[in-house]
Amino acid sequence: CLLRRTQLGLTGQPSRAQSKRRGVEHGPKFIRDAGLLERLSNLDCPVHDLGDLQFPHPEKDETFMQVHFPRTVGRANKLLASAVSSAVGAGHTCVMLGGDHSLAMGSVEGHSRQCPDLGLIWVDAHTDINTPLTSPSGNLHGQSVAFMLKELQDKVPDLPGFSWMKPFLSSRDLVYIGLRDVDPGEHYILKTLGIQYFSMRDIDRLGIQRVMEETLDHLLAGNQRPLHLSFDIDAFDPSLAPATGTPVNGGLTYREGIYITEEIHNTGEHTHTHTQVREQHTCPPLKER
Ligand code: B3U
Ligand code: MN
Ligand code: MN
Repeated sequence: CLLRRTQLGLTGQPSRAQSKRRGVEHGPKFIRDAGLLERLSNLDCPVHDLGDLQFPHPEKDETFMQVHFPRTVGRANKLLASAVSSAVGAGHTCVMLGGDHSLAMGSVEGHSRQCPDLGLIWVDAHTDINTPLTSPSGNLHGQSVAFMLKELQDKVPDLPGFSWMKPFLSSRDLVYIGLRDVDPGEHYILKTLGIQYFSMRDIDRLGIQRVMEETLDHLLAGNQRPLHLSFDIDAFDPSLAPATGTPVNGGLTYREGIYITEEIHNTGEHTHTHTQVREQHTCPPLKER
């Protein structure tokens, strides 16, 4: 079976804190109501639902160096990271539903605690690699990747709520797919660090099949390695997924999005899905590798 056991860790409040459009916090519930668990079970994948995580809300969470809600987002991610780490450590394939995408920090960090050689596939209209200093909005959901990368360590100031998190990923362990709205500061970082990416234009030129071949070549180079898929719903074209905070025209078709996940599944690892989203593979206990 594709999924051994699955944890759903669902969350909402930090998204509402940051999103201009209301309702993002209901995403996980609607995905469940749409029958995700039943569909997974019908695929012969036993699902163990851990329910929603409850996040604390500091009474005062003042903007710090232009960054909004640092304590709320930092503490939520700390809790999420522990939940993901224990689920993966217990041998689960972990699915995290929820957003906004600032929660990728905890999701990927928790996964990487168990699998230090993690490769990350980031499917998104955006690169989410602004630092607090380059960010045009101050929103942490546009900065998640910058907090993960070792190469950006000295570009990311210490924020309240984030003392627990140290950068853990190298830029060569990351591939972007679906980009079409990248800020100038982000573009500079992409080019300077030589990060592998496939914009929508690259998908037009190469086709999604070749894009996936090159993505997996880059990350796996023929070897086995745990993968983490972080899938932002706004990677899809807004005609398919209009209910997102920052829709950008010209996105992935339904088949292109699904093909990405099918190809990750075909690497032979155990896969999992999350919308606004990460899909992770479990990794064997470290001592066995
Ligand atoms: N790059 C912009 C916009 C943005 C990034 N991610 C989303 N929106 N969802 C920013 O605010 O950093
Ligand atoms: Mn995103
Ligand atoms: Mn996005």
